[in-house]
Amino acid sequence: MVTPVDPDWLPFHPNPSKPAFKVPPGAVDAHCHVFGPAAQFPFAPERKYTPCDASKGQLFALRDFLGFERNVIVQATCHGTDNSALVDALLQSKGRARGVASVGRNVTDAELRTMHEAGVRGTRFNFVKRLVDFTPREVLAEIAGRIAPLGWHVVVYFEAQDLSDLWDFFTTLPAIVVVDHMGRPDVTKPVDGPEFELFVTLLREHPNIWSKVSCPERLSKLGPPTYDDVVPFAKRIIETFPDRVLWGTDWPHPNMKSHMPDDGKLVDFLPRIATTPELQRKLLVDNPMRLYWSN
Ligand code: 0GY
Repeated sequence: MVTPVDPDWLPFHPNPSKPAFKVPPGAVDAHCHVFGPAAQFPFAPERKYTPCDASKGQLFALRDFLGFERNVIVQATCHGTDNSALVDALLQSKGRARGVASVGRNVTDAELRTMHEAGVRGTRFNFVKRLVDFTPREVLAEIAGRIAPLGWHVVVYFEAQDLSDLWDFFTTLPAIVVVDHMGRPDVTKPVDGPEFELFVTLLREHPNIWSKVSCPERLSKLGPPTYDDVVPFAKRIIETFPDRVLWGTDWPHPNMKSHMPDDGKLVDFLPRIATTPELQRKLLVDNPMRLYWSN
């Protein structure tokens, strides 16, 4: 039986606008998800939310509509460590999608190998308490040690106030580490204040740490359509670390409560944070291609 969608669930935008900004040829949407369909790929019993279905077909249609060539699909927490919906999407993408899985310590080497062949290139560790139950750091460290020989990286999702606690763990991981959504800064604080400075220092001192500069819709307090308060944060990260940044739509935008973004407007946000053709090409093409399509 399929459990009903959460009553306050906001479905993704039914008809996003065509972006005015043309992304460069070969652009990658490097952070998006698939949900179900639940009838085929049931959600995990331990999930913290039950979303609407958001299928691979709908994701690939959005990719084409927005002008992107490729996707990086990130396992959503509602699917736990069952990566079947993700792997199915990768296999049906005709090589145009790579994935980031969620795995537990019981995953076998054969399962990791099968996922790699399907296009998985990373695993995600989630530290956002509303999304997942706690996993001990030694278990995560063990998983990181298992995936590193495959050339996979680790994607980490956490909130800015938790960075100092997580610092030692992140900085000893034996792989590239990609931080989701700039470590979720509080954008009402100054862009050169101590909180964001700590995040900049993390990247400055550790050349294996990258950042996604996605999700203005989650971080902004001013809100749509321009998300002005997020611009200085994303711009600073892109200009300081142009070779270690990624961007994605975050479609279908899990757990958005304030509003549902228009994906076309999110694309139009890009030239405000990556202000030259060179920065745009690094962010949208060169960096994701190097991380996801080079092995
Ligand atoms: C995101 C953000 C969120 C959710 C998830 O896997 C997930 O459930 O990542 C969130 O609720 O902040 O990046 O998709």
